Amino acid sequence: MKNKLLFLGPPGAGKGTQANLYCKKYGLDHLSTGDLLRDEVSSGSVLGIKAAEIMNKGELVSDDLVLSIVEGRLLNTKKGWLLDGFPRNVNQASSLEKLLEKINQPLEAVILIKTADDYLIKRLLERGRQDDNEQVIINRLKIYREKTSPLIDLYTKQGILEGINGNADIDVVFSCIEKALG
Ligand code: B4P
Repeated sequence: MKNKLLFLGPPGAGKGTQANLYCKKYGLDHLSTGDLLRDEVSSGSVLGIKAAEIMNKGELVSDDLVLSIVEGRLLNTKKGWLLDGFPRNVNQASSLEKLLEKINQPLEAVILIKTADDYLIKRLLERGRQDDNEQVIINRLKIYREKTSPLIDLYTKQGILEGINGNADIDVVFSCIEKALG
């Protein structure tokens, strides 16, 4: 079974939702940069205060901060892992590639959760997290298109990307992911 995975998709596509379910069922380490950053924010650290300002505008937190968080976690994982929300730009992707080479654990599959904008906006407004208001959501979608979507091409060329329809109920999307990774 493939156990070095990455879930990719626009904000609100359900990366976190599906990654949680998948990691629980298959016993993988769930590495969500969004969750790790929110932990840093709740700790009230200087880095957390800086990160909160950026996240609340829907921008990307600095690559160095995110990388140091991911590196620490990946170096300590004993089982398989699932990256959720990282990498989010080409620079993070190339740093990840170098890191995975160093630890000799190449990425085995990328799941792209493809979801239409009207679903994304509705889901995020319903969730109502601090960074889930209309103006910030629109900025997050713009940043996804500009900075994150080039990764689709990158992983397609590597032959490891599978696209999944995310415009469906949570359990239906989950079954599609299991099928793609099975
Ligand atoms: P993330 O925490 O990664 O969150 P997200 O992309 O907005 O949402 P996700 O796709 O995980 O949606 P979810 O399952 O929760 O990022 C937040 C911020 O952190 C970023 O804007 C950025 O500032 C920062 N950040 C994170 N990683 C970074 C990085 N690598 N570099 C720099 N900055 C970084 O689902 C959303 C809602 O939809 C939930 O309420 C869920 O219940 C619902 N839902 C999910 N699937 C559904 C379905 N199939 N049907 C109906 N509802 C569904």
